This record gives sequence, C-alpha cells and structure tokens, in this order.
Amino acid sequence: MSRAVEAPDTQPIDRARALLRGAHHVVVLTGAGVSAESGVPTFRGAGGLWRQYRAEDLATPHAFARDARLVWEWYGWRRTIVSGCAPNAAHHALAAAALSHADFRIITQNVDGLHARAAREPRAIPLELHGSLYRTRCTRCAHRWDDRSTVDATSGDTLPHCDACGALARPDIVWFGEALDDAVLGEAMTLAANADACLVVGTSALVHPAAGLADLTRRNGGSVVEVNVEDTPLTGSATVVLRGTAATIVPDLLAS
Ligand code: BJW
Ligand code: ZN
Repeated sequence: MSRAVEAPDTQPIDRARALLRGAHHVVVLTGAGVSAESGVPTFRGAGGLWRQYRAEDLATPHAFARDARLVWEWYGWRRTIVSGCAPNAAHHALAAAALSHADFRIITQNVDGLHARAAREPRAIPLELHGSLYRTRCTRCAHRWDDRSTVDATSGDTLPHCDACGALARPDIVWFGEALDDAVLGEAMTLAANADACLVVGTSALVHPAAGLADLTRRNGGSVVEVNVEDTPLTGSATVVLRGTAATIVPDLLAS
C-alpha cells in the first residue's frame, strides 16, 4: 500500500524558514518562554507563582507602595535565580541571526538579560520593553544605575536607596499600569510595522502593548511565525505556528 508523502516544503518549519529567508526586515518578539529552558521561571502556567503571588500581585506601583520589602524580596529572589542561568540555544541562534543580518532585530519583554549575554556585539542586543532586573532607579529623582547586588529585604532601611538623594529605590522595570519608555516602544512599533516577518517566541501574548506588535506586522502585510509550546491569542492569526520549545525549534528554524 502506498502512502502519500508530504513534500518537504509543506512542513510548517519549511514554510517558516522560507518566509524568514525571503523577508528583508525581520523582527523577533520574545517572552519568558524563550528563557524557560535556561531555568528562568515563566510568569504564567506551572511554576509561575512565587509563594502564593502572581506577577499581577507584585509588579504594580500599588504593591510597591503597600509593601516595598515584599516586592524587593521577589526581585532579589529572581536576581539570584537568573544569575545562576545561562543563555540557551534559542538565545544564541537569535543573536547569531542578528549578527549576520542587518535587518534582524530582537525585541524582548524579558528583564533577565539573557539575550544581551548571548550577544557578542551591540547589534544583537535586544530592545528591552519592560526594563531590566539588573537596573535600579530612584523613586524620587531621575537617577538610575546598573545593579547586580543581592537584595537585603530584612527591613526598610536595608532596601536599596538612591546615592544622589537618599530616597527609596525601586527595580527599573515597567510594572502594570505604567507606561513603557516612549523611545523604546516607538522604535519597537516602527520595527514591527516595517517588518516583512515577525517571529514570536515564547510569549503568552496577554500583556499589552507588547502583545500588539505582531498584529502591527500582520496588518501591514507581513507574516507572523509563532513558536510556543501551547496556543496563545496570536495563534489563530499567525501565518505559521511551530509547536515545540524555543531551544529546539529556533536553532533549527534559523540554521543556514
Ligand atoms: C514556551 C516554553 C518553551 C513556556 N519554549 N515557549 C490592552 C488590553 C488589555 C489590557 C491592557 C491593554 N493595554 C494595556 C493593558 C494593561 C496591562 C496589560 O496588558 N494587562 C493584561 C495582563 C490584561 N498593560 C500594562 O499595564 C502596560 N502598561 C501600559 O499599557 O501602560 C499604559 C499607560 C500609558 C500612559 C501612562 C500610564 C500607563 C505595562 C505592562 C508591563 C508588564 N510587565 C510585566 C511585569 C514586569 C515585572 C517583572 O518582570 O519583574 O512583564 S508582566 C509580565 O508579563 C512581564 C512579562 O514581560 C509579561 C509578558 O509575559 P510573557 O513573557 O508572555 O510570559 P508568560 O509567562 O505569560 O508566558 C510564557 C509563554 O511561554 C507561554 O505562552 C508558554 O506557553 C510559553 N513557553 N515554555 C517556548 N520552552
Ligand atoms: Zn534619587
């Protein structure tokens, strides 16, 4: 009995490869799933809780005003975890693609710095939409600084304070209800609107405005390729969906 054999170019991964190779401008949007195989917990789904809290309970100005110690403790825990993690094959493949193609830009919602650690040149450093786990800023003045220190949250006095004015400091991260940096968001929107292809990797696509970037590409006639282990709100409108983990699929997708 003969069995129909699918032509190689009908496989989703081949279609996705062809779309990306044919695109002049590629933009990549990543989320927590790209770092999952590095050991960084995602926000939603299994392992997404710290103690009994969700990101929505802690990543808000209101939560910080109510209990700065608790919020700093969470960030201290995350700094410790991420410090023990390394970029995985997906971060490395994306960085290599950004180095070999001038118009391949990475935009990340992640604050873990793993894309930047995989980048060997500035061109491969991503736009960080939601800030960085390793930057701290003053709650009163404009001072902000790189900060890889461990957090001592035993009392209000031991929390990070501003060297310039002495006020309480906070993580330099965009919390719910806060505006993203205008320049960073503007650049991300321009890249997405002008892209022929948007590769979306490991995001639940629930958090806006980041989740709207792929739609900008699509509405301007570009393609959307989604890599995720499960469905998201983008799945239905994506041009190609690749079901599997980032560290398995992305290197295969971008192999030259
Ligand atoms: C794998 C995998 C593997 C697992 N391989 N895949 C429009 C509609 C509705 C609401 C809004 C809207 N516009 C704005 C809002 C409000 C709000 C929002 O979006 N709320 C929704 C939750 C409903 N947005 C905001 O508040 C934003 N601000 C704003 O809009 O301001 C307006 C304003 C203007 C002017 C003045 C004032 C205000 C700010 C959003 C900031 C979000 N920040 C956070 C927290 C930062 C804290 C921190 O990191 O410490 O950023 S939220 C959290 O979610 C974090 C993430 O970057 C973000 C996205 O999560 P992500 O990356 O998608 O992770 P997960 O865990 O959700 O998903 C992981 C995915 O990976 C899953 O799909 C898995 O299947 C997959 N996966 N393993 C591949 N191995
Ligand atoms: Zn200050």
